[in-house]
Amino acid sequence: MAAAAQPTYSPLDERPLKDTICLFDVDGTLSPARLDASPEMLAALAALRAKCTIGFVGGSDLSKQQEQLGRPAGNVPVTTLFDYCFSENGLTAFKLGQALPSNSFIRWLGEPAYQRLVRFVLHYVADLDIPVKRGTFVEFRNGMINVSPIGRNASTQERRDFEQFDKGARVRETFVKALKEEFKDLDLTFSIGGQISFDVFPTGWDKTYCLRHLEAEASKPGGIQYKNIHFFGDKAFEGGNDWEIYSDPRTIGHAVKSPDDTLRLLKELFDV
Ligand code: M1P
Repeated sequence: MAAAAQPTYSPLDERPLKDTICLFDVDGTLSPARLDASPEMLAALAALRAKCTIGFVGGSDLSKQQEQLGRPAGNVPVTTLFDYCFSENGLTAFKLGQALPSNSFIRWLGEPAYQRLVRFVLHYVADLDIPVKRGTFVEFRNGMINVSPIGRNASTQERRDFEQFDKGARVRETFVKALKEEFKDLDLTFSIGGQISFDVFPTGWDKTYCLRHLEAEASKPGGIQYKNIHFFGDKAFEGGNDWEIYSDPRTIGHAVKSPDDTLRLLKELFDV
Protein backbone atom coordinates (compact mmCIF):
# COMPACT_ATOMS: atom_id res chain seq x y z
CA MET A 1 0.00 0.00 0.00
CA ALA A 2 1.36 3.45 -0.93
CA ALA A 3 2.16 5.71 2.02
CA ALA A 4 -0.11 8.76 2.42
CA ALA A 5 1.33 12.13 1.33
CA GLN A 6 2.76 13.98 4.30
CA PRO A 7 1.91 17.59 5.09
CA THR A 8 4.88 19.87 5.68
CA TYR A 9 5.33 21.93 8.83
CA SER A 10 7.25 25.13 9.41
CA PRO A 11 10.49 24.96 11.43
CA LEU A 12 9.91 24.70 15.18
CA ASP A 13 10.96 28.29 15.88
CA GLU A 14 8.58 29.68 13.24
CA ARG A 15 5.37 28.20 14.62
CA PRO A 16 2.86 30.61 16.19
CA LEU A 17 3.37 29.21 19.71
CA LYS A 18 7.09 28.72 19.35
CA ASP A 19 7.90 28.39 23.05
CA THR A 20 5.21 25.76 23.63
CA ILE A 21 5.52 22.02 23.34
CA CYS A 22 2.73 19.47 23.91
CA LEU A 23 3.84 16.03 25.03
CA PHE A 24 1.41 13.12 25.06
CA ASP A 25 1.36 9.73 26.70
CA VAL A 26 0.15 7.13 24.15
CA ASP A 27 -1.99 4.31 25.65
CA GLY A 28 -5.22 5.71 27.09
CA THR A 29 -4.30 9.26 26.04
CA LEU A 30 -3.83 9.27 22.24
CA SER A 31 -5.32 5.82 21.63
CA PRO A 32 -7.16 3.13 23.56
CA ALA A 33 -4.63 0.85 25.31
CA ARG A 34 -2.56 -1.02 22.67
CA LEU A 35 -5.04 -0.09 19.91
CA ASP A 36 -4.99 2.39 17.01
CA ALA A 37 -5.35 6.14 17.33
CA SER A 38 -8.55 7.41 15.68
CA PRO A 39 -8.61 9.58 12.51
CA GLU A 40 -10.00 12.44 14.69
CA MET A 41 -7.00 12.21 17.00
CA LEU A 42 -4.52 12.14 14.11
CA ALA A 43 -6.22 15.18 12.56
CA ALA A 44 -6.14 17.10 15.85
CA LEU A 45 -2.43 16.33 16.28
CA ALA A 46 -1.68 17.50 12.75
CA ALA A 47 -3.58 20.76 13.40
CA LEU A 48 -1.78 21.26 16.70
CA ARG A 49 1.58 20.68 15.04
CA ALA A 50 0.94 23.66 12.79
CA LYS A 51 0.72 25.79 15.95
CA CYS A 52 3.43 24.42 18.27
CA THR A 53 5.92 21.60 18.77
CA ILE A 54 4.39 18.20 19.53
CA GLY A 55 5.79 14.94 20.86
CA PHE A 56 4.80 11.68 22.43
CA VAL A 57 6.35 10.09 25.49
CA GLY A 58 5.37 6.45 25.81
CA GLY A 59 6.50 3.60 28.03
CA SER A 60 6.31 1.14 25.14
CA ASP A 61 8.93 0.70 22.48
CA LEU A 62 8.94 2.40 19.09
CA SER A 63 7.51 -0.59 17.21
CA LYS A 64 4.31 -0.37 19.28
CA GLN A 65 3.95 3.36 18.70
CA GLN A 66 4.44 2.69 15.01
CA GLU A 67 1.55 0.21 15.15
CA GLN A 68 -0.75 2.48 17.12
CA LEU A 69 0.03 5.84 15.48
CA GLY A 70 2.07 5.42 12.28
CA ARG A 71 0.05 2.60 10.73
CA PRO A 72 -3.40 4.21 11.22
CA ALA A 73 -2.00 7.45 9.78
CA GLY A 74 -1.51 5.64 6.44
CA ASN A 75 1.52 3.50 7.19
CA VAL A 76 3.93 6.39 7.62
CA PRO A 77 6.90 6.29 10.00
CA VAL A 78 5.66 7.52 13.37
CA THR A 79 8.80 9.68 13.56
CA THR A 80 7.33 11.86 10.78
CA LEU A 81 4.09 12.52 12.69
CA PHE A 82 5.64 14.18 15.74
CA ASP A 83 8.50 16.64 16.19
CA TYR A 84 9.77 14.64 19.15
CA CYS A 85 9.26 10.90 19.63
CA PHE A 86 10.14 9.58 23.04
CA SER A 87 9.82 5.80 23.24
CA GLU A 88 10.55 3.88 26.43
CA ASN A 89 10.20 7.15 28.36
CA GLY A 90 12.78 8.83 26.09
CA LEU A 91 15.46 6.18 26.36
CA THR A 92 14.99 5.92 22.59
CA ALA A 93 14.37 9.37 21.16
CA PHE A 94 13.99 11.21 17.84
CA LYS A 95 13.82 14.88 16.92
CA LEU A 96 12.41 15.65 13.48
CA GLY A 97 13.10 12.06 12.44
CA GLN A 98 16.72 12.07 13.59
CA ALA A 99 17.83 9.80 16.45
CA LEU A 100 18.95 11.48 19.68
CA PRO A 101 21.41 9.77 22.07
CA SER A 102 19.88 6.66 23.62
CA ASN A 103 20.59 4.89 26.90
CA SER A 104 20.75 1.23 27.76
CA PHE A 105 19.25 -0.66 30.69
CA ILE A 106 21.61 -3.62 30.34
CA ARG A 107 24.67 -1.36 30.22
CA TRP A 108 23.47 0.37 33.38
CA LEU A 109 22.59 -2.84 35.27
CA GLY A 110 25.26 -5.28 34.04
CA GLU A 111 24.69 -8.87 32.94
CA PRO A 112 25.07 -10.62 36.35
CA ALA A 113 22.45 -8.42 38.08
CA TYR A 114 20.19 -8.67 35.04
CA GLN A 115 20.32 -12.45 35.11
CA ARG A 116 19.55 -12.46 38.85
CA LEU A 117 16.50 -10.31 38.13
CA VAL A 118 15.24 -12.42 35.21
CA ARG A 119 15.76 -15.66 37.14
CA PHE A 120 13.64 -14.34 40.00
CA VAL A 121 10.91 -13.06 37.65
CA LEU A 122 10.60 -16.31 35.70
CA HIS A 123 10.51 -18.44 38.87
CA TYR A 124 7.85 -16.13 40.30
CA VAL A 125 5.72 -16.36 37.14
CA ALA A 126 6.09 -20.15 37.05
CA ASP A 127 4.61 -20.38 40.55
CA LEU A 128 1.74 -17.96 39.90
CA ASP A 129 -1.76 -19.34 40.01
CA ILE A 130 -3.71 -17.17 37.54
CA PRO A 131 -6.54 -18.06 35.12
CA VAL A 132 -4.52 -17.70 31.91
CA LYS A 133 -0.83 -17.67 30.95
CA ARG A 134 0.46 -17.04 27.45
CA GLY A 135 4.00 -16.28 26.28
CA THR A 136 6.74 -13.63 26.62
CA PHE A 137 6.75 -12.94 30.32
CA VAL A 138 9.80 -10.69 30.08
CA GLU A 139 10.29 -8.28 27.19
CA PHE A 140 13.82 -6.97 26.93
CA ARG A 141 13.91 -3.37 25.71
CA ASN A 142 16.61 -0.79 25.27
CA GLY A 143 15.88 1.30 28.37
CA MET A 144 13.89 -1.10 30.54
CA ILE A 145 12.40 -4.55 30.85
CA ASN A 146 8.66 -5.15 30.77
CA VAL A 147 7.29 -7.97 32.93
CA SER A 148 3.89 -9.54 32.36
CA PRO A 149 2.40 -12.29 34.56
CA ILE A 150 0.01 -13.37 31.76
CA GLY A 151 2.59 -12.79 29.01
CA ARG A 152 2.75 -10.25 26.21
CA ASN A 153 1.26 -12.70 23.68
CA ALA A 154 -2.18 -12.35 25.31
CA SER A 155 -4.97 -11.40 22.92
CA THR A 156 -6.94 -8.15 23.26
CA GLN A 157 -9.75 -9.98 25.07
CA GLU A 158 -7.31 -11.82 27.35
CA ARG A 159 -5.70 -8.47 28.19
CA ARG A 160 -9.06 -7.00 29.15
CA ASP A 161 -9.93 -10.03 31.25
CA PHE A 162 -6.59 -9.94 33.04
CA GLU A 163 -6.90 -6.22 33.75
CA GLN A 164 -10.30 -6.82 35.37
CA PHE A 165 -9.03 -9.85 37.27
CA ASP A 166 -6.01 -7.92 38.53
CA LYS A 167 -8.18 -5.14 39.98
CA GLY A 168 -9.26 -7.66 42.61
CA ALA A 169 -6.36 -10.13 42.68
CA ARG A 170 -3.62 -7.47 42.67
CA VAL A 171 -1.15 -9.89 41.08
CA ARG A 172 1.07 -7.14 39.71
CA GLU A 173 1.07 -5.14 42.93
CA THR A 174 2.12 -8.21 44.95
CA PHE A 175 4.73 -9.12 42.34
CA VAL A 176 6.22 -5.63 42.52
CA LYS A 177 6.31 -5.80 46.33
CA ALA A 178 8.27 -9.07 46.15
CA LEU A 179 10.70 -7.60 43.61
CA LYS A 180 11.27 -4.48 45.71
CA GLU A 181 12.09 -6.66 48.70
CA GLU A 182 14.39 -8.98 46.76
CA PHE A 183 16.24 -6.25 44.85
CA LYS A 184 16.60 -3.60 47.56
CA ASP A 185 20.26 -3.32 46.61
CA LEU A 186 19.49 -2.15 43.04
CA ASP A 187 18.18 1.36 42.42
CA LEU A 188 15.20 0.18 40.33
CA THR A 189 11.69 1.58 39.81
CA PHE A 190 8.72 -0.71 39.09
CA SER A 191 5.91 1.04 37.28
CA ILE A 192 2.45 -0.32 36.46
CA GLY A 193 1.40 1.65 33.37
CA GLY A 194 -0.78 -0.62 31.24
CA GLN A 195 -3.24 -3.50 31.38
CA ILE A 196 -1.15 -6.65 31.80
CA SER A 197 2.38 -5.73 32.80
CA PHE A 198 4.78 -3.44 34.63
CA ASP A 199 8.00 -1.75 33.56
CA VAL A 200 11.32 -2.04 35.38
CA PHE A 201 13.96 0.65 34.93
CA PRO A 202 16.63 2.55 36.86
CA THR A 203 15.18 5.13 39.25
CA GLY A 204 14.94 8.44 37.41
CA TRP A 205 14.37 6.81 34.02
CA ASP A 206 10.63 7.48 34.26
CA LYS A 207 8.90 9.79 31.76
CA THR A 208 10.76 12.85 33.13
CA TYR A 209 13.77 11.31 31.36
CA CYS A 210 12.55 12.84 28.10
CA LEU A 211 12.94 16.35 29.55
CA ARG A 212 16.71 15.78 29.54
CA HIS A 213 16.55 15.72 25.74
CA LEU A 214 14.62 19.01 25.63
CA GLU A 215 17.18 20.58 27.97
CA ALA A 216 20.09 19.26 25.88
CA GLU A 217 18.47 20.61 22.70
CA ALA A 218 17.84 24.02 24.34
CA SER A 219 21.52 24.36 25.17
CA LYS A 220 22.58 23.90 21.52
CA PRO A 221 23.09 27.02 19.36
CA GLY A 222 19.65 28.17 18.16
CA GLY A 223 17.94 25.60 20.41
CA ILE A 224 14.49 26.36 21.80
CA GLN A 225 13.97 26.82 25.53
CA TYR A 226 10.32 25.83 25.90
CA LYS A 227 8.48 28.04 28.41
CA ASN A 228 5.33 25.93 28.31
CA ILE A 229 5.77 22.17 28.39
CA HIS A 230 2.25 20.68 28.41
CA PHE A 231 1.95 17.03 29.30
CA PHE A 232 -1.22 14.96 28.80
CA GLY A 233 -1.58 11.54 30.42
CA ASP A 234 -4.18 9.15 31.76
CA LYS A 235 -2.03 7.57 34.50
CA ALA A 236 -1.44 10.85 36.30
CA PHE A 237 -1.89 9.52 39.81
CA GLU A 238 0.68 8.37 42.35
CA GLY A 239 1.96 4.94 41.25
CA GLY A 240 0.81 5.56 37.64
CA ASN A 241 3.55 5.84 35.02
CA ASP A 242 2.57 9.42 34.07
CA TRP A 243 2.78 10.68 37.64
CA GLU A 244 6.40 11.88 37.71
CA ILE A 245 6.22 13.97 34.55
CA TYR A 246 2.67 15.16 35.28
CA SER A 247 3.71 16.47 38.71
CA ASP A 248 7.14 17.75 37.64
CA PRO A 249 7.52 21.52 38.20
CA ARG A 250 8.90 21.87 34.65
CA THR A 251 5.62 20.75 33.06
CA ILE A 252 2.00 21.86 32.93
CA GLY A 253 0.26 18.57 33.65
CA HIS A 254 -3.14 17.56 32.28
CA ALA A 255 -4.78 14.40 33.60
CA VAL A 256 -7.10 12.89 30.99
CA LYS A 257 -9.63 10.08 31.27
CA SER A 258 -9.49 8.82 27.68
CA PRO A 259 -8.47 9.81 24.12
CA ASP A 260 -11.84 11.61 23.79
CA ASP A 261 -11.00 13.61 26.86
CA THR A 262 -7.64 14.53 25.30
CA LEU A 263 -9.47 15.76 22.18
CA ARG A 264 -11.82 17.82 24.33
CA LEU A 265 -8.89 19.45 26.14
CA LEU A 266 -7.01 20.18 22.92
CA LYS A 267 -10.08 21.94 21.57
CA GLU A 268 -10.41 23.94 24.77
CA LEU A 269 -6.72 24.87 25.08
CA PHE A 270 -5.60 25.20 21.46
CA ASP A 271 -8.80 25.32 19.42
CA VAL A 272 -7.86 22.33 17.25
O1 M1P B 1 2.19 2.70 27.69
C1 M1P B 1 1.79 2.08 28.86
C2 M1P B 1 2.28 0.65 28.93
O2 M1P B 1 1.79 -0.06 27.80
C3 M1P B 1 2.06 -1.41 27.79
O3 M1P B 1 1.47 -1.99 28.93
P1 M1P B 1 0.49 -3.26 28.88
O4 M1P B 1 1.02 -4.18 27.87
O5 M1P B 1 0.56 -3.77 30.29
O6 M1P B 1 -0.88 -2.73 28.55
C4 M1P B 1 3.56 -1.69 27.88
O7 M1P B 1 4.15 -1.43 26.64
C5 M1P B 1 4.21 -0.89 28.98
O8 M1P B 1 5.60 -0.95 28.83
C6 M1P B 1 3.80 0.56 28.94
O9 M1P B 1 4.31 1.25 30.04
